Amino acid sequence: MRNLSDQVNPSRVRRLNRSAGKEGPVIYWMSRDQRASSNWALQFALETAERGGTFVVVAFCLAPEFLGAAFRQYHFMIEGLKEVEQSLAEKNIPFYLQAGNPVERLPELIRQLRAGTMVCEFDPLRIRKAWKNGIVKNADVAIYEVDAHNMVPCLEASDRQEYSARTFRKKLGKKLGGFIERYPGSEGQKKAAADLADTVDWNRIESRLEVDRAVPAVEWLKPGTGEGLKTLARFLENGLTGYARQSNNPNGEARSDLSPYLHFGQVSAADVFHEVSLADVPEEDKEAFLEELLVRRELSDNFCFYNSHYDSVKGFPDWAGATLKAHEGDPRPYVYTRSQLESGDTHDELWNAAQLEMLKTGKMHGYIRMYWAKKILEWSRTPARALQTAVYLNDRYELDGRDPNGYTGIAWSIGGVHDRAWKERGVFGKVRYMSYAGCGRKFDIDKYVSRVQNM
Ligand code: FAD
Ligand code: FO1
Repeated sequence: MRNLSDQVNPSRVRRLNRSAGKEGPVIYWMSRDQRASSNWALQFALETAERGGTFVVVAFCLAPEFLGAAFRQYHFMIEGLKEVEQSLAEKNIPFYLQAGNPVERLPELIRQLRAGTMVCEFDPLRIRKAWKNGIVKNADVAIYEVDAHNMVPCLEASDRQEYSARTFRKKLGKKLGGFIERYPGSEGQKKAAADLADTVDWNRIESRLEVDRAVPAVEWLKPGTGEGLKTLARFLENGLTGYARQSNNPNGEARSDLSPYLHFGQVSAADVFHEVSLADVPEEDKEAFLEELLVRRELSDNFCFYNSHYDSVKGFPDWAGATLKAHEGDPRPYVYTRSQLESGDTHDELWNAAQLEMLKTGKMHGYIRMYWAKKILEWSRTPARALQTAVYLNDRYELDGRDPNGYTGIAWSIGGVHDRAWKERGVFGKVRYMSYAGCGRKFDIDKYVSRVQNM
């Protein structure tokens, strides 16, 4: 039963252990949803603290490395966290930045603060499940998990791996009505002393980062919640109209550039949903965009949560695994090493431009990403090798990489996940093929190539 002051939908929340809550502050361990507002995990922590007559602190654990992330991604994330620290201070919520392995650092903080409860977020990735399991083992406090990332909580949307967007869309549609909820304006909390935690020494944190600086920060997209909401406003102004027809054209405006903000949780998908729903644009453009933001994005969490092989050929549907196996011995027209692909050094100028766009900007247009990944399949010795290469490049250079959307997008492209069988051909078997000529029928290749080369 929800009491009046509770705004968090109970079906967003699940217990991760049986330990009884104790006296003492509530720690919200922030990781996936790096924002101080429009955040159901933070809201749940505030409600829990209020009920217990205590207060909330927020802790972020800066891991020494994360799925191949380089300086580019850590910089974008840390700039966003600086804004989180400030916004939390205005709400009288202390912010702790812990460097190291969360499995060690969080239990230490729980002991240091004599915390009674910990709140964490839903995240389908293996590494996050491992961190959580480690903390549950090491800490004897009540631990709750809140799905603050999906509009319809992943575990609520479906209790199994969905076969296609069609089956998932139906289930999501039935549940969505119950989760179109506005965030309560949380003015924060009275109780805690904001100066409980020292302000973070960001220079020291950044100077001690041991991530690969060969992948530099990008300049064209500014990090943080404030910039993310400006990017959204710009998209509503001039990118949403025509999205339905233009989203397959990398030369057009039909791209929100929100994925890095959504990946790091600097912007809430629910806020994007509400703004898009209110926009004065043709219905078909809203529908096309929400199909991506809701159905495709939340389908990715479904795939990664229920399929533990989300980044391996073992995660492919049986038909795709069989057909790729049957064609594993087919002659490849070209075979490139990972470093040739990494430097965009192939015979295909369109593919090279796509790789260059990713190297330079940390982003690649959605339509081109499909072509990009499918060509890696065509030019790699085996599908397993192709998948490994695509994941490596995507997670090293994309700002929005290391995300369920990426593993699912690559598995769709190379392994037919959420897709159907197509006309059989060499190397691909019945996995959907994409050709240079096919792209040329959709958009002006020369225009895309020269634009990227002049970036
Ligand atoms: P928009 O077209 O403006 O879409 C808005 C939002 O909807 C996106 O930010 C994203 O959250 C969601 N979305 C859009 N398309 C998809 C999709 N196909 N699947 C899931 N969600 C989608 N997305 C990532 O966030 N990280 C990745 O690493 C990533 N890697 C991909 C790799 C391949 C091979 C493919 C085919 C797709 C990949 N995608 C990835 C999905 C999609 O291409 C990007 O989300 C999109 O291009 C991001 O740019 P945008 O925000 O301007 O997109
Ligand atoms: N989450 C953390 O809790 N600590 C980190 O140090 C951290 C680094 C990081 C770097 C790049 C990146 O793309 C994500 C990173 N994340 C980190 C995780 C992220 O916030 C999300 O939880 C997952 O990547 C998405 O599921």
